[in-house]
Amino acid sequence: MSVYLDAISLKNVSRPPIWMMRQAGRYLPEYRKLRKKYSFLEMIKTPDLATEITLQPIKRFGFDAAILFSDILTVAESLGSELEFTEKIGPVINNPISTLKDIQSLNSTPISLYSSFVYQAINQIKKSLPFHIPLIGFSGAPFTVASYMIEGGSSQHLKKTKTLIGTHPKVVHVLLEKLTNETIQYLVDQINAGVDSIQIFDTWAGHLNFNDFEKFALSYINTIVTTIKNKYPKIPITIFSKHSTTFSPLICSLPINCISLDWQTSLQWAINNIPKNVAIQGNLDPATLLGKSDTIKNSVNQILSTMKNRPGYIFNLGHGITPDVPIDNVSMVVELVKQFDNSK
Ligand code: 1CP
Repeated sequence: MSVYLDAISLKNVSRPPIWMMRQAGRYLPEYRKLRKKYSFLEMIKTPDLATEITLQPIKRFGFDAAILFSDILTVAESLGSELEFTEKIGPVINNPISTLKDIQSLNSTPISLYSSFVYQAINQIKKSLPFHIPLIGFSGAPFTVASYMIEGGSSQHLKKTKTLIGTHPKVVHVLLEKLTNETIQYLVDQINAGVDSIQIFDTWAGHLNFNDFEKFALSYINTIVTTIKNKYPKIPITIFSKHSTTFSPLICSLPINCISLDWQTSLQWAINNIPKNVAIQGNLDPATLLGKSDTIKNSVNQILSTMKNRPGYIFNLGHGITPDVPIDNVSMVVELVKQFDNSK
């Protein structure tokens, strides 16, 4: 059995499971070596490479779960966004959305057709993973993916997105509805291809005010998770949204199994406020991994002792691991978590 699947189902475990968001990526020398030969999009669209990269952190560190190597923006590409990843800048979308006409003129491909490389990778990864290591599939939440499609790439304040919400909310809703339908199909396809669990990333929804969070983020995630839960009641669903402590009670009112908390959330607050039927994942500050080993050990031990008696706890970071993290610090954290004994 899998310690990750047990913990997410609120079963008793002798120690918490551990994996790290963005565990497949640029902090790994074996990833950087491949990355010299291939572009990022080539890597995610070639099932053999996506398989190899998904397995890299499992082989090196022995994490308790694998996460599919892909990106949330492939759904935008299937909808017709002209996507590229440029060195230093990151994702760039060359045909940003600001009107209904922009949405109507997108040259989209049905996600099930477009994403065949993803499903083939899932198939291969499942065959290569040890039986006790589950595979996490994922998507972006509609709001976060829409924000990239509107901004034309990364953005610090989501000014264009928020302006469009304020001037032409209908355009935003039409885009969110399209993304919601695509995302449901995408997750259904991933489950049918073999993923054991699903995580939905609403990284940027924490920028929204409370009312807009409900209207433009939560309601669409609700449609997705309700549909998936009805079809596949046994597949666990996790939601992550950065800087969303305030919204976490709303997120936990959805039919989900786990909330992934960012590093700003007090875990004691989470124990008192997150419903007992929702597992908690998180939330070591990724920047802690850049510090001295004593500081790292103290932070990890503090998290472990706080969460010791909380059924349903998964050790993770409060956001993705950054490319500058020394790999020895990752090994140390994995060892600390694996040696921890919930019964002592
Ligand atoms: O140049 C490179 O080698 C590419 C770097 C890279 C990697 C390794 C990008 C570009 N995406 C990824 C992989 C990735 N992205 C995974 C793989 C599985 C894993 O190991 O976790 C996942 C789950 C994502 C999800 C993702 N992509 C999110 C949501 C989670 C989060 O970190 O907030 C977001 C917002 C993206 C967009 C994206 N893709 C890549 C970058 C650099 C970014 C973020 C840019 C920004 O800050 O706006």
